[in-house]
Amino acid sequence: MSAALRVDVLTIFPEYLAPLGLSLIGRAREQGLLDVRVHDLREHAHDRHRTVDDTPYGGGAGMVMKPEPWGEALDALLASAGTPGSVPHLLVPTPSGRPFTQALARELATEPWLAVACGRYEGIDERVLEEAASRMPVTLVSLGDYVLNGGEVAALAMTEAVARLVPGVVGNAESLVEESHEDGLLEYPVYTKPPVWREREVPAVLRSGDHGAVARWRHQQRLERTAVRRPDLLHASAALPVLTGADGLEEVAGLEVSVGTAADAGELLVLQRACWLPEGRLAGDFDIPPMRESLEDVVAGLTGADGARWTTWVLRAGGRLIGSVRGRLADDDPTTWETGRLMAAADLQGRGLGRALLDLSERAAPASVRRFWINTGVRSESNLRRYKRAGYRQVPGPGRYPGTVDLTKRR
Ligand code: JD8
Repeated sequence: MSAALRVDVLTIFPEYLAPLGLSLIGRAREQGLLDVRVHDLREHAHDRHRTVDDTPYGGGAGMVMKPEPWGEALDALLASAGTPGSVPHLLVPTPSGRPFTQALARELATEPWLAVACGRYEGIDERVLEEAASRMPVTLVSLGDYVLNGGEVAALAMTEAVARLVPGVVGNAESLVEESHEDGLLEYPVYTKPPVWREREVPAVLRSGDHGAVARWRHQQRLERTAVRRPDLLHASAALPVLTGADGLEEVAGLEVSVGTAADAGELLVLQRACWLPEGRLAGDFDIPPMRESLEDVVAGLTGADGARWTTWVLRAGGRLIGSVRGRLADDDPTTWETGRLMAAADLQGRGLGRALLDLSERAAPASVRRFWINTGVRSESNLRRYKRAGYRQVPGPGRYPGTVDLTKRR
C-alpha cells in the first residue's frame, strides 16, 4: 500500500476540522490511507493569554496574526518530517489566492505531504509566508470569490477534495471519472427508484437497458447543462451554436473569421492532417496532398508564394483554429469558382461548420462566377452528402486527383 497522503492543518480552531473524522475521509484515516493531523496554533503562543494576534502596523480595523507563533508552529511541523529533510507543500487559504480547482486538487493529490495554514482576523503577518517560502513550497489558494472569516472552511474543502482522489478513499474509483469538473463538463442528472414519483417519470432511456443510448444521453445532458449553467467552462468552441450557413458567422460570440496568414500555418497544418487522416483511411491511401504537405507548403499556400492563387479563410473560436476553407477562380475558367481544403475540427462536427465554411467560400466568388466546383474522395460519403445537400452534383468519371470525384453547382 503506497504511503498515506499526510495533511497537517494549523489553526486556532482545531475543532473546526472535526468533520475530517467523519464519512469517507474518517474511514480512510482509520484505514491508514490518509494521515490527517490538526494542530492548535495557540500551543505556540506562550504568554498567559496565548495571544496569536495584534494590532496592524499602519492602522486600520481588525487584528493581524502575529509571526512568532506561526514561525514556531512551522518549525515544529518541519521537525516532524516522516522522511528526514522532506518538507510539506504549504497551502495558505486567502481570498487573494490562486483559485482552487479540480485540476489543482488532482495536482496536490500526487504529493506526499501537504500542510494548510489557516489564518483568522485580517490575515497572517506577511513575513510568515515569505519566511516559510524560504523553507518549503508555498501556494496561496482561494476557495472562491467570496469572503470567509478564516481559512478553516477552505482547509476542510481542499482536504476533502484532495483526499478523495487518493486511491482507495472513494470505493468506486470509476465514479470519480464522470464527475463535474473532472473533464470540464458538469455532471448528468441522476435518478433512482421509484420510476414515477409525484407524477414525475424517470427518463425512459435510463430504464431502456441500452447502455450506448444511456451513455450518449448522459453526455448530451452534461454538454447542455454546462452550456447553460457554466458556459465559461466550455471552450468557446465547445459552446458553439449550430450554424445555419455563413450567415452571421461574424455575429456568433467568440467566433472570428479572417483571411489566413503565415501565422496560422502551424495550426492549419495540424487541423489539415487531422481532417484528412479519415479521408486517407477511406481512400486506403495516405499519400494525398493534404497529408503530404509540409509546413513550408502550407505557408506558401497561405501567402500565395506557391502561385496557386488560393484565398484561405480561417475560423477561430476563443482563439482556437476550428475550421478553414479556401477559394479561387479556376485556372482555365474565370466563371468557375473552386472551393478546397474545407476542414472543421472533429469535436465540433454536427454544428453546421462545414456548411458555413462552404457558404463562406461561395459568397467570396466574384460576380463573374457562374459555376462552383469542389472535389472530394470517391468514398467520402459524408462529404458527398454534405455537398449534394448544398446543391452540388457529382461530375461523372474520375475527379481531378486520384481516388476523387468532382462536384459542381450552377450559381
Ligand atoms: C483565509 C482571514 C478573513 C479575509 C478580512 C475577512 C479562502 N475564498 C475565501 N474567502 N475568504 C477566505 C479567507 C478569509 C480569511 C482567511 C481565507 C484568513 N480571513 C479576512 C481578508 C479580509 N477578513 C477564502 N481560501
